[in-house]
Amino acid sequence: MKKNLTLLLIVAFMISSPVWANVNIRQGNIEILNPWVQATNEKNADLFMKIVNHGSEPDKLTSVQSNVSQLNELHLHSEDNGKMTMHKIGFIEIPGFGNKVMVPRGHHIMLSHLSHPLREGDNVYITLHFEREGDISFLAPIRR
Ligand SMILES: [Cu+2]
Repeated sequence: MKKNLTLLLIVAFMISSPVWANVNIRQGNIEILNPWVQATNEKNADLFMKIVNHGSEPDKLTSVQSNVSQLNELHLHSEDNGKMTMHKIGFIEIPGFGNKVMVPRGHHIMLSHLSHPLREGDNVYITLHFEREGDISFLAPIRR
């Protein structure tokens, strides 16, 4: 009886939760963990991920390209007088033996002038340009 209940719970879990295959990419000293793009019907979408630097020297993310957007900017959210505002920044630095986490309300990459709505389950082809490591390309899943 207990075994059956466990099996039932496992099956229920598998049905109720979408199974996301997390994407992790390693190139040289840079590792990209769990990149994802926010699903949207609007003209802008945010790209999030964690970037780990396994080298001793800092590296800088300086530009981004994607197959769905014409304009891509590095952004930082900050609070000015209790109001959330967004600033365009020139680069995102990843410290040596450190990391940078891009999350809603923090650093993020904004993909603008989207060619079409971004649907959950599709992928976006992303290329990140790093000052030291060069170009790193991967597919980032679209999620809600
Ligand atoms: Cu933004």
